[in-house]
Order: sequence, then C-alpha cells, then structure tokens
Amino acid sequence: MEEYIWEISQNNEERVEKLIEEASVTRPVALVLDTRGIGPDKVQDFLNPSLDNIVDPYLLPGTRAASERLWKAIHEHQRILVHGDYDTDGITASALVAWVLRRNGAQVECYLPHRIDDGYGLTAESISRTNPERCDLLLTVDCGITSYEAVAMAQSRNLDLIITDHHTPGNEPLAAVAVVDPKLPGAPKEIQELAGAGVAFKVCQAFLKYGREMGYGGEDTDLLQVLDLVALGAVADIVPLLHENRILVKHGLEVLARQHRPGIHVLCDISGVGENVATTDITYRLAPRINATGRMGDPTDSLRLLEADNMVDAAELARSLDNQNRARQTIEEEVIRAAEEQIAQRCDLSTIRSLVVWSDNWHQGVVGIVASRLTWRYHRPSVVLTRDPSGQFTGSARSIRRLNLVDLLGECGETLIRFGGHAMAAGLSLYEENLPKFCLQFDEAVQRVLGIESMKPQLNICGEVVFSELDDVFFQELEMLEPFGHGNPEPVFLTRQVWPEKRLPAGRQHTRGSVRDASGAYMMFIAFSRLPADFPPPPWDIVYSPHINRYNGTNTPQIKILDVCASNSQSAMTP
Ligand SMILES: [Mn+2]
Repeated sequence: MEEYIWEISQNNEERVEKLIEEASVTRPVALVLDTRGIGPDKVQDFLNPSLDNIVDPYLLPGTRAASERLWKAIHEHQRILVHGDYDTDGITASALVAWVLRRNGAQVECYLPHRIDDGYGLTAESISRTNPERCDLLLTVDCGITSYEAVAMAQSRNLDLIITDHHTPGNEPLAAVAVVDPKLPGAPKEIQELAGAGVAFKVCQAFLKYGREMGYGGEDTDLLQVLDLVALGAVADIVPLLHENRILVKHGLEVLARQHRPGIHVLCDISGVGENVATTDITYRLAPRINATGRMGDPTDSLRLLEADNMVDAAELARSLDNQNRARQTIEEEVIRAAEEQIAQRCDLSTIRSLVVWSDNWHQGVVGIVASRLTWRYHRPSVVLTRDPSGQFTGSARSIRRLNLVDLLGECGETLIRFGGHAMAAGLSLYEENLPKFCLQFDEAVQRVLGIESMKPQLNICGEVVFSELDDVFFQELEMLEPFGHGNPEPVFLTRQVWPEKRLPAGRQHTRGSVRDASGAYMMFIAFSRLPADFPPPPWDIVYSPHINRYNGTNTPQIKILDVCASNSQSAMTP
C-alpha cells in the first residue's frame, strides 16, 4: 500500500465564509474555490466559463503585425509554410492555423520536424531545407522562441518569419516580422499559460479581426470549429486549466464530442471514447495516439488524420496511429523493464533521492515517458538517457513537486554538454565519461532540497467536511467545477471518524461499500487497489474525491477513497 503525505489546504475561515455568503455556494465548494485562489467576485465566471470573456486577441503583443503580414501573403499569392512540432500541441496548432488561413485564400503547406532526424522545434537545418520556390513566409506554431540560429539563417535567405510559441523566451529579441509569445512582457495574465494551440488560436482570432476591420474578409470563418484542436493541445501539453485555458478547453471538449472532423470521429471510435469527452480521454486515449507517430519518427500521419476530409482516409490513418501507438507501448515496456533492472542492481533507494539510468540503445521516442513513469513510481526526480548518433548520451528528466529541474541541472552544469526545458520536464546531453560524476552531482543537488520523507506521493486536500455537506446542491456545483486537470484537479476532502457499514470486494483488487460519519449521513464508496482486508480497524479518517457514479442510467453520489487511516493514529497528522 502506498504511503501518502496529507497536505491540507490552509483555508482562511473568513474568506470561506465570504464565498458561502456572497457567492452562495456550499461550504465544500467554497473550500475548493478558496484553495484555487478564487474570490467571491470571480466565482460566477469560474463556474460558468463563457467565450464572451476571452480576451481581445490584439492584447497579445505581436498578433497585429502577424495578421498584417499574413493578409499581405494572401493578397500577393505568397506561399506560407507553417512550421509546427511533433507532439499533439504542435500538430493541432499546425492543423488549426492551416485550416483558418486556407479558408481565407492562403496557400499553405505544413512542416513538422522529425524527432530523430531533425530534433525538437525550429532549427537552422529545417530552415536550410525549405525550398525558396515554395515558401515566402514561414509561420511557426508551438516552437521557435529561442531558435536564434534558425532565425539568423532565415534572415540570410531573405525569408520572412512569424514566430508564435508559448515556451519561455530568451533574453535577446528575435529578428522576425512578428513574434507572438504570451510569456513575453505585456500579455494579460489570463492568457499567459496558453499552449501552442491556444496561441495559434489567438493569432487566428487576431487575423480574422484584422481582416474584418480592413474589409479583407474573414467573416465566414467560424473559429468555434477549431476549439476541439485547442482543447487537445492544451490538455496534452499539461497547461493549467485556469483562466482562458479553462474557457477554451471547456467549450473545446463540447466541440470534440460532436466529432465534426472525420479524423476525430474515427480516432474516438478506435480509442473507445464515447459521446462525452473528458480531459482524461485526451490524456489517456487521444493524445497518446496522436503523439505516437512523432515518437516513432514521423508525425505526418497525425496531421493528415486531423486534416482528413473523408472517412475512408481517416479510418486508414487512425489505424496507422493506433498501430504506431502499440509499437510505442511495446518499446516503452521493454525500456521500463530494463530501467527497473538497472535500478534494482545499482540504486539503493533508501539513500539516493534521484534516479539516473541509461543505455546504448533505448529508443529516443520513449525516454521521456519512461522518465515520467519512473518518477511516478519511485516519487523522485528521474533522468533517462540513451546514446545518440553522435555518441553522446541524451535524454529526458522529470521532476516532482517543488523541485525545479532547470535549477537542479544548472548545479550540474560542468558535467553537461547542454540542458534546458521547464521546471517539471527537461532535456539534457552529456559525454559518457561524465555519467558517474553527473549521477553524484545530481543526487547531491536533490538532497540539498528534499528530505527522504518527500519521496512519498502527496494528497492535496481542499479541507475537512462532514458527509451531510455533500448534498445534491453540492454535487450540482461540483459538476460546474469541471473540466478537471492540471491546475484544477478533482477536489479532495478529508472526513474524520467514519464507520464502515458495508465492505465488499470489487473485482480482484478493489473494495466498494458504504461509510457513515458523525453527521449521520452515509456515502457509497469505491477504493481502488485496496482489498477489504487492507483497511485499518475503524473508525477511520478518509481522504477521498466525490463524484457522481453514472451506471446503467442511474446516477449515484459516490466517493473514491484515496487514503485511509485509523482515526487518531499518528499518520493522520499532517507533517
Ligand atoms: Mn507546446
């Protein structure tokens, strides 16, 4: 059984009272809202995310200049090359801008880099491969914001560039016709965390607005139709589902559920996604298949699937994605097995606080997922490396909460050839002879920040409630807190002193039943990966997330027990 750290949100009673009175929500939902930092004046907008509230696209710096240049390309019959990336966000962003531009008369081709041949994002090599006959303007989506070399190369070839990206910019300005990145100074807070597809959406929104203002056109392009692509990109890229992301994803899921794109229709079929699409369907079913092509090498089929205009082509492409996804899974399982063998042989988990594993021949397309899985399984930062064609070791690192990888890798700078990325996910390269030294330095860097007690998973609890507070009104409000995902996880509550009334095995590994607390109310429960015999002697303190169990046409309120301990026991204390 996993041992969890219970982290109970330090809610301010006064703020919670204010939410209950002024926003008239139930106390459990007030606890959730306060935990998310939402005050009474913001509650209505949060519970009813409206497209009327998305920000003016011109407020995102660079979008006007980009729009002007794009319309010029249309008027002068110039060819536009959209340069995306090989993951779901980069692919959906490419499909999105290509669709909007073509609908307005542009000649557009898309280019997606090959993970193994080209490497990540916009590179000088990919610019040097563009055919000047076939490209007058290059528009990046989801990449390019730190591609100084590539931008210089484009300049030397007199190729106009529009960079649109959502990654963290460097310090020097980029020499492009327009640069759009919400992480550059000046973008409103609501859109700073957009994914690449979200930025592409804002650029298209500006492009259509500019076209209408100038009388160029754009009136008959319905941007709502591309919200499915925005939702796919945002959820796959794990951006926080707050602010404008929340609005776009909420409505994007509805567009996705309508399956108006043949490719989405067959992809949903082949991956078992029904008529209600949740963020978890993107995370576990749709995005892995769209990502599979890029992981195995060439992402083109995924883009062709999103752009397919008939069911026959779409069905064939969806099968290709599904097959590549299966191949990816097989490779991933082999690498995981080998990595775990290395860990068993070489790592003393009671003393080290990080994992570094490597091999000469692991597939580059899966090292990132393997690092994620190791981090998840062992609750410590993990680095997975494989030998690249130049003979160096290159790979991915994944982190756990509060540990910024870019800082950690910075402390190991002398053993690395290069590194970069985000706080939770990064890439790195080093020479073979530096491997032992890097392992030591990296672990020392982690040790300075994290105690061994942090090597446990954490449950973030919104507050303590009694069952009588989880009434019908609460469950209605709970639904309005969706979509859940990064930045807005499913609410988790704590209830103390509950007594089991029923406890039955569910399948081979789980338990279902009912519990009652001091308020006299009872709740049906399900506890995954916990057998009836695994529960401590009652009464219990339980940590759980409530939801509506929809089964055979009946909707029953239920709680999903995430952790349980005997009331008043030591482990019930927050550290
Ligand atoms: Mn992205």
